[in-house]
Amino acid sequence: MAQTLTEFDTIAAISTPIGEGGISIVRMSGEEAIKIANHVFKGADLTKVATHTIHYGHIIDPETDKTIDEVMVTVLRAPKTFTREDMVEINCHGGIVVTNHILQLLLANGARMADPGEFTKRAFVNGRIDLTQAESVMDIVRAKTDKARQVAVGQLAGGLLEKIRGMRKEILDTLANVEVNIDYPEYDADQITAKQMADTSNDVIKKIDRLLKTAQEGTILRNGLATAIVGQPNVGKSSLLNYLTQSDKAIVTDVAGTTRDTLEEYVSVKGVPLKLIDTAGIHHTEDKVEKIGVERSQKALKQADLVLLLIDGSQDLTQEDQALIAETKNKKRIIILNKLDLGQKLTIEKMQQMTNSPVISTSILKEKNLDELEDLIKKLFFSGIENSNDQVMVTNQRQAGLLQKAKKQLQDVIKAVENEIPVDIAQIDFNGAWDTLGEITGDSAPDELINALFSQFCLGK
Ligand SMILES: Nc1nc2c(ncn2[C@@H]2O[C@H](COP(=O)(O)OP(=O)(O)OP(=O)(O)O)[C@@H](O)[C@H]2O)c(=O)[nH]1
Ligand SMILES: [Mg+2]
Repeated sequence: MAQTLTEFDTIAAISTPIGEGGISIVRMSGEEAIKIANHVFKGADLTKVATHTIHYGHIIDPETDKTIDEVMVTVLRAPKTFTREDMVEINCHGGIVVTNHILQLLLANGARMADPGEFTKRAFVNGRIDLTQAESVMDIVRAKTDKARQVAVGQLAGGLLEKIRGMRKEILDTLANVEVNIDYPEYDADQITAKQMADTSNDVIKKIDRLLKTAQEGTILRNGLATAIVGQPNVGKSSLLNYLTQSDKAIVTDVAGTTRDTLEEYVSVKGVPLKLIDTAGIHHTEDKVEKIGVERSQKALKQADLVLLLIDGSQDLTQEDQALIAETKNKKRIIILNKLDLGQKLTIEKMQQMTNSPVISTSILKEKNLDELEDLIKKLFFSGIENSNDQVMVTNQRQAGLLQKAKKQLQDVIKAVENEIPVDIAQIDFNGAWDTLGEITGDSAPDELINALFSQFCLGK
């Protein structure tokens, strides 16, 4: 990948969400950015001001001389900017009309509307960040919980990049040795080379495995652990969703069959990001609408990573409860015996024996044992995750897929060496692994891939 500064036209976009807000920011990047801004700005001469300074003034329409807005303009000169190009940020008063008007003025005076992700793409093309960092910009924007954001920020700082480049260097050093070995024919060069390649392959595979282990947690951090709240009608499912989200998003009534459709909410429970799904009570019904709701509940149940199975603990276990217990037996689940305040017919011990799963008694209405429930969710989540403090994580399918591919190539190297296949043939896969790892960071990524990636970004990033 060429790391030289490329010349580009000047792009502009609104970088804050469209809508009513305190301030909006219109951003420009490119050679002409400062000149164009200066043309529509009344205040200091922006072409003369020092870099990384902010200036008070007004945006005026040079055609009509009309004042559009009172603004603060930040001037950032290359190369110490996000894109490594000259950049200007116009802080104007929020509101769609004014913000759009300013953008239109910039476009009329020589800037081009930026494509989605184009600012970040320039940062990448100009060598300011690598692909894992570019992806993390998108992750930060989309992060649904604090922890997810932390991981993305860590990645933006280059954590994953460093690990991948380290592995690539190991491979490259070994390849360099291959050349040296060939220069000393008094040794059995092939044998030495083969051993070195196999050793390095083994070592790098171990490192890849460690990263791949983080991929599952990374994906959950990005998307939230899909958690379905299921049970018979009226057991308190929607009440639980409302409690965990501290809201009244779901309708709660004493009418069985209140919830007709699934409802999703993101929430962080003791630091664990959950995508909570409230479902319609699963039971046999002839009602047309309810039937569809029950089908959707079944679908949510199938796709869930975690099931919160609610049972009315003040009543005897119904056949339908038992059917749900059987249906969820292969899922990670917590059995919640709710309505503890109405007395308890089902005991925790008995249920534990019967279900072989963690069981807890609660009263959602009286907010009893709900903190303990949250602890249980957290415990269940972190069991099975070895190193949850590690900030370096693989957070998307693209990265994980390429790591798998590199691992396979290195395994093939080891196999070839074991089978005493000629070294130059084993070396093909060894080189291949080096390339594959480079695709993760963008050091050796094809253009189509890069374009496809950046097009997923939102406008103004
Ligand atoms: N006594 C008591 N009532 C509760 C408790 N939790 C929920 N309820 C009540 O039970 C009724 C049903 O609660 P919902 O949260 O709507 O139950 P649901 O499982 O979502 O019901 P559907 O949507 O109809 O399937 C409401 O009147 C709640 O106030 C509890 O712990 N104790
Ligand atoms: Mg409900």
